[in-house]
Amino acid sequence: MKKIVSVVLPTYNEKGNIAKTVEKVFEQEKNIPNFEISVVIADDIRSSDGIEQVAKELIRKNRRVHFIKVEPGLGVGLIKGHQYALDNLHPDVLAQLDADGQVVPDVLVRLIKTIEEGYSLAIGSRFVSGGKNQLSFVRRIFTYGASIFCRLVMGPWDIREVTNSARAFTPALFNKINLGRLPWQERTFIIQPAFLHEAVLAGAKYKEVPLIFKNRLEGYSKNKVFNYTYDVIVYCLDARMHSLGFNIPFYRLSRRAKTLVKFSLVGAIGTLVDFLFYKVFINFLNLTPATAKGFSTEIAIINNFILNNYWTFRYRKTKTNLWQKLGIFNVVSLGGLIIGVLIVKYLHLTYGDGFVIIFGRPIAYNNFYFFATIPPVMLWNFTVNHLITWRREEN
Ligand SMILES: Nc1nc2c(ncn2[C@@H]2O[C@H](COP(=O)(O)OP(=O)(O)O)[C@@H](O)[C@H]2O)c(=O)[nH]1
Ligand SMILES: [Mg+2]
Repeated sequence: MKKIVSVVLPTYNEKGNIAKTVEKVFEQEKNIPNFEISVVIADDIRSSDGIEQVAKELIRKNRRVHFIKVEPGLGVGLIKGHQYALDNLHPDVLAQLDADGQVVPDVLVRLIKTIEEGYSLAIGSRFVSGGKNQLSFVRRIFTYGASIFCRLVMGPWDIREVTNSARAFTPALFNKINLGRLPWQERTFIIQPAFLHEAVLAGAKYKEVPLIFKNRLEGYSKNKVFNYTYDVIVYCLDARMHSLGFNIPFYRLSRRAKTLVKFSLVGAIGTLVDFLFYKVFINFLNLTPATAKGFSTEIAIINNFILNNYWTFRYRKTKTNLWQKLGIFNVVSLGGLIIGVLIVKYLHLTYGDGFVIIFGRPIAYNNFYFFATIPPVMLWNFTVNHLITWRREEN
């Protein structure tokens, strides 16, 4: 009798890709003659492109195609997909692939053969000989950076591919994984490195196999690179601290701080913009410092407003419209400006003018006065914007 491999394909608006991906997956059967493939499409409930129609047709044509609807998040799609397979298909091997045509599907054959060799976890990898990453430069930097960071901070050193879903494992390994600890319900793709980490803790015997990763066929990427990077960093630090014996729920706490981190980043960019225009207005337009500061701060305020509105607080539903928010943001920022001026005034009255020598260079006290204003002004801006400008309205 043939063995069964279940292949979970998580989908979120993949109408244009799913039929082709399913077809390619079944094509691999000829290279693994002792296996029969079943496919589980785990589709996000937010999919709105009519993928159900295509899936229905696939199911009608092939009874080894299954379709389930799952709550949002890649991790949910993968974990629920495997649980469905275990409950309904009695698989000998659990596998998973992206559904958008990015993964060259012959990796499936290598993954399954690796499990046949006695490994409990096979990892498709762009970093081993024969593997390729054909993404944009920015995405390649992310992939490489995440790999290095995870290897150094979290370990193990010998798993090089941490941010791809192409994997296969045994049901025994899957059942040993601590789902209570695994952040599988997150909206980002943190499941990818986190699953490896938990698998290693569960005693996985692993091996990487070559994977070729191309650009997707149709549709768009759901990867939120900032959020994902943030999660990878805090998850790895959390894992390292736990392995050193510090039982601080760092990862969980950091979820709450995410908006604050984004807001602070915008603040930092705004400060740079402020400084840049300040210098340009003084040096090229011969404005007085005070006038220059007035204009540069207003430019920074608008810059920060745009970034916060379309990034930091992007998903906040508010009752105010864009112009009202901009107005409130300006009034709020004026508060920050007054706080800043008062702090500088106070420090100046207390410590006066002077210099300190740092690395042989004289640095004026007033530089420190300026920097001292940044944290309190940021705190003010965040609190007031959090409570007023982007106030969350309960429906
Ligand atoms: N069920 C489900 N699938 C998802 C979700 N996010 C991404 N996917 C699927 O996971 C795979 C990889 O996602 P993709 O957006 O292509 O990310 P990228 O390859 O890193 O750009 C694709 O098949 C997506 O449809 C999600 O929230 N839920
Ligand atoms: Mg993709």
